[in-house]
Amino acid sequence: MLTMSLKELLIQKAMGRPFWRFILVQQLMNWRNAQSFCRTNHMDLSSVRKQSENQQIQQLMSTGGVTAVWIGLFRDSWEWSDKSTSSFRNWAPPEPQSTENATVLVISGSIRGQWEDWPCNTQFTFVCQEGKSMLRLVCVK
Ligand SMILES: [Ca+2]
Repeated sequence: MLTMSLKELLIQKAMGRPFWRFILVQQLMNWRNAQSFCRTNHMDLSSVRKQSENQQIQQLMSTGGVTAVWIGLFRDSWEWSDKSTSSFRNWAPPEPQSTENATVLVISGSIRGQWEDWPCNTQFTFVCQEGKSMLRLVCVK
């Protein structure tokens, strides 16, 4: 799960670089089950905090031959699964729509990394993240 050594993690932290790793899971699940899987096996469903992270996920999808993945954004009012507060959004107009409540990042047809909202009981592959919370866990020990 955590492939970098503590030393490498500490070096990354010291250099002030954000440390987030995205993991593509090639299993079809609804959003809630995808969230549970990510929380058990990694850290959480992915947050997408900026365009460069959106592009990292697109790259994972291209490599994996996948055209749509759940990410962590869902609503009551829109919020991220990991409670991060990023306001970055990348909707493909006319999304988001009224009654759909979880977010898929799409690379298909004319949509190149934009987001669509879908009912959360739909089945998609998904992208988990590992990152700063795990770093803190490691450093406490
Ligand atoms: Ca929609």
